[in-house]
Amino acid sequence: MSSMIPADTTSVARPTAETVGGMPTRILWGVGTSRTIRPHWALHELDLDFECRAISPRSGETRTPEFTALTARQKVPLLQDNQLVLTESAAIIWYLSETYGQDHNRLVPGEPRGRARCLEWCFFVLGELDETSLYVMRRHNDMRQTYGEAPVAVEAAAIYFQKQMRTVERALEANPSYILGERFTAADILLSTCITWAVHYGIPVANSVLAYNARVTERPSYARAEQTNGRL
Ligand SMILES: N[C@@H](CCC(=O)N[C@@H](CS)C(=O)NCC(=O)O)C(=O)O
Repeated sequence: MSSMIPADTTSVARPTAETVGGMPTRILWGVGTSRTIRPHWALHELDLDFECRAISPRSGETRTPEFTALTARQKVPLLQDNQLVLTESAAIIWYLSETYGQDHNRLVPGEPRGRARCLEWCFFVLGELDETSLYVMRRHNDMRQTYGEAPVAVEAAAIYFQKQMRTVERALEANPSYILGERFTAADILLSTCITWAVHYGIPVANSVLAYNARVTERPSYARAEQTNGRL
């Protein structure tokens, strides 16, 4: 299993943010991983300008005094939007949509039941697919020097991922377009990045899920996110 960190991202053109008094109003910190690409994707879906600070995890760049002043967790992604400092990829996407989304590009449904369904999928993807499965594999394989080698845990996490994905397969039988139905949402960004991550790790994924992932990653905003974040 190889690392998620993509090839060099320093040469790509980056969007320019509006400035106030010479300072960019919107800055996204972090490139190169399945977590960092999520807010890049959302910013492009919402057609928002931003300045990208292309720092990578485990490079020392998340441990500088400047970045540590923004977050003691020393993790990316991190968004600065005017005076707001926000971490957690899902929270950043949610905030951007709530603040800047318009009818044609909103990433969070407007009515309570739709919002609850969207949140349900977001929590499921983050809790069950990302943190409990894929990140366990990453910690105990790619990052075993830091967290310890644990082949049994890695294998069990891959099996657990496949079991959890049955929920996704069933939902896509009912709604093959997007996970919530006819509209692309924040949940699709989170889910798709986990599917790409799983494929990268060699976990078997159902054809219907691969077809869904191919469809959502054909969106022009995903290609733009790959330019600013780097390819996964
Ligand atoms: N739950 C967080 C996870 C953030 C996270 O773990 N980021 C990793 C990169 S994918 C990181 O910055 N690690 C820094 C380090 O370990 O030095 C999110 O989704 O934003």
